[in-house]
Amino acid sequence: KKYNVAVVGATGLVGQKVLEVLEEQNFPVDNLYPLASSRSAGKEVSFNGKNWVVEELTDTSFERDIHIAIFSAGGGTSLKYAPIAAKNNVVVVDNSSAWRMDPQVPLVVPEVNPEDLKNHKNIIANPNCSTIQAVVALKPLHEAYKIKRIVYSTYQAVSGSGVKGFKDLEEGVQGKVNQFYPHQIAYNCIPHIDVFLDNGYTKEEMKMIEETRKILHEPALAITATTVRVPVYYGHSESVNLEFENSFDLKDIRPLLENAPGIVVQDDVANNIYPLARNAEGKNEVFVGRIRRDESVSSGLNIWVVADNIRKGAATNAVQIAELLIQNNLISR
Ligand code: A2P
Ligand code: 11C
Repeated sequence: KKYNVAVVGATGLVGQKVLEVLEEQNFPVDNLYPLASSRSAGKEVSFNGKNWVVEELTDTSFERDIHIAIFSAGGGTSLKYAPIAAKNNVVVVDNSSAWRMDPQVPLVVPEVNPEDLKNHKNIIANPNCSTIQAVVALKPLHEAYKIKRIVYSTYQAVSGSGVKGFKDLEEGVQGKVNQFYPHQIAYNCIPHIDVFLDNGYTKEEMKMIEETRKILHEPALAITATTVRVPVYYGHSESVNLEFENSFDLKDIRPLLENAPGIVVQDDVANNIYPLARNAEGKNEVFVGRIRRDESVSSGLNIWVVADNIRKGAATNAVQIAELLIQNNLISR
């Protein structure tokens, strides 16, 4: 069986990657419907050796035989159009933050909580990129030792901000004045991603905290986060400090991570081997290394987690959700 798939935001950084990953994974696409703003209507995108015409997204875009729509066109677009698609029996996989914390909406990372997909109401949320890669690494550790507290510190690539972030770094290294970030990103680290909230945290930090709790089904888990933009094009890197309820043997951690789905362990410090953003670029896996005990507490662990934020952090995870929907007969028409 083949499926009709709409890609909303098909001309954007994530939408383009969604097309690439659908093709790479041989996703069973019958008809493709690339949708974007009126600015892109009439342009063409290439997919499976064919050119497909981009249409403007409108109220009537979903009044046809579409099985799945993958949205990557920003929160405002998802807020307005995901319910319209859902009403037309199209299952939406939404990359934006618009629906993530809605109790009716499953927030899914296939390696972590695939069971949450059942009972969906035609909208499924893809988590924030920095959350996705973290929880893939946390899942086997939480199952084995029960996490008590998490401290996240992130080093996030400019592609997380879309084309505008990219351009700011490209132009910044050429000595031009930044247009997008509040400070120069070239040769700098900016401890500010998304807007500041009343509690002094940024929205990005609160997304990591709240989304991790929802995905792990631990609504009261103690978590804190500091998220930082760094002059890297692709690949978010994260220092993840963990405290467990139960004690562990350090030698058990590596096999536990190696045997978990979606993880590649790169940890051989004698040979300078650890996960790097440059090496994660273009890959679908989550890379984990610098595995060592946090010796300041009785049962603590430090790990370094890196992934391509546009792939596993966005497009790949969305396509994996779509694959799970098909495998589990969770398509609505
Ligand atoms: P367009 O290219 O026509 O502007 P990025 O995150 O790389 O900036 O990409 C955003 C994506 O979302 C693009 O495909 C963009 O289309 C699309 N988009 C932005 N606003 C809308 C809108 N109001 N309706 C439909 N698509 C939109
Ligand atoms: C960044 N994590 O790196 C953000 C981008 O909620 O999907 C993704 C924002 C989101 O800027």
